Amino acid sequence: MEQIHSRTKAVISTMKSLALLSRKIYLTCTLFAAALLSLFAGTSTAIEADLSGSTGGILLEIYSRLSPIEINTIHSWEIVLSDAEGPISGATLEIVGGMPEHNHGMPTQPQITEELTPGRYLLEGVRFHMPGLWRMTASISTTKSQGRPPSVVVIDFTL
Ligand SMILES: [Cu+2]
Repeated sequence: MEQIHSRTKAVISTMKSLALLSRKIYLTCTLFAAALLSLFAGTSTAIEADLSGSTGGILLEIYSRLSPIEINTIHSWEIVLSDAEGPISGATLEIVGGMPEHNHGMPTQPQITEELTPGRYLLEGVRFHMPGLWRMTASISTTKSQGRPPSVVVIDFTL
């Protein structure tokens, strides 16, 4: 009886240590996954713009939420405006696109719907329906450019 009891105890303590071990493994895996995630988060913040252009000291960077950009998939762009003094907040931005070699525009009319953070604008309704050369023309009016014609940035790219 005494022997069985101590064997049971031994089994229980083995099970306890196994449970502890599996918990340790689980914790290690979780930490590893978290480390991997933070690594990816780190690279995504340092990601390069999908497209960019500049005019008169204004830099326009396009970060597509669908990257790389695909044909026939409606998606959004985050457009970042900055100059030597930093982000350009409160700007009015109009973007039109088309294919200069085919003389047609976009199948949609993308609209700026929100300034996400200072100088970072959300452009919704972007869709390209054909492969080839596309030209995006951005007209930018800033609070500094009151009364003057908008600054124009032209960006060509091939899909
Ligand atoms: Cu075309």
